[in-house]
Amino acid sequence: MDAQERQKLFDQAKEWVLQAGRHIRDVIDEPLEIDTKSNPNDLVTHMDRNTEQFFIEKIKQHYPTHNIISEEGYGDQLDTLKNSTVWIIDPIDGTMNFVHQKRNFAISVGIFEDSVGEIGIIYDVMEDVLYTAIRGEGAYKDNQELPPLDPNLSLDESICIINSFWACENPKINGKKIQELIKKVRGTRSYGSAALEFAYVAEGIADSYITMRLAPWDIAAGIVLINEVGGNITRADGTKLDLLVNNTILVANQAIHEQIQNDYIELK
Ligand code: 2AM
Ligand code: CA
Repeated sequence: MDAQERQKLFDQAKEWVLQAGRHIRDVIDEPLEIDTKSNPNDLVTHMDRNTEQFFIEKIKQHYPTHNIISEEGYGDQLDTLKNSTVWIIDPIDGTMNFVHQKRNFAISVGIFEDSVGEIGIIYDVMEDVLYTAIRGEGAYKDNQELPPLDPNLSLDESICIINSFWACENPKINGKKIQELIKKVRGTRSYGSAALEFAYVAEGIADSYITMRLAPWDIAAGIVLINEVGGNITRADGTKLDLLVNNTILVANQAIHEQIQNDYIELK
């Protein structure tokens, strides 16, 4: 894809994201049909499904050769991202927030070509704030370009996004070490939408993000944003992400990433 094609694809994807978001805002006070998936706290509503179907119909109609990976099961079953253009979509990221708070959720769309993240779009629907990135052309919050992450920020002056679950006894990571990290940093936050959590690190209003289980659609757009501000985004053990499976996540500027990984992360 050359720069012009990338821009055209971006403009189209952005238009659909804004359109889907407007619709969600219009019906936000209507009753929700809520189901559970893998466990009683894993929620899905008819709006997650409708929004996903909206994207799939548009993409199949306008880009019939493109593939789609998406959360609610209307996309394609792919075993590789190679040799194709793939839209990786979370129609509502932060469904628990959507259901309980009617805010703090996002539409997340990442577009990858031959395994490379080309376009990332994260839309905070209720705040009407759009985070975007095109590979090589920077990351933006609405029309404002985001500066590179501050390379000199120290860990003790930083804000870490982490869900307190990971500081408890849990099957994935040593919670005691995470407690040390929580005492070391200036503060912690947890927002309940992985896409927004990536966007906030890209924006520099938070400085690191640690989580132990994200699906491809939770992270695809975030990867493109974080890359464009010079952040490091890997699995919690520092290895490369695989967008076909669930991943652990560690995001921060290069120095904080290294420090957290070396001194505070002990995977089980
Ligand atoms: P969702 O709302 O689209 O399901 C909440 O902390 C964040 O983690 C949200 O981005 C949520 O996405 C995601 N999430 C929740 N349960 C998950 C699971 N079982 N696997 C992967 N991601 C999950
Ligand atoms: Ca979702």
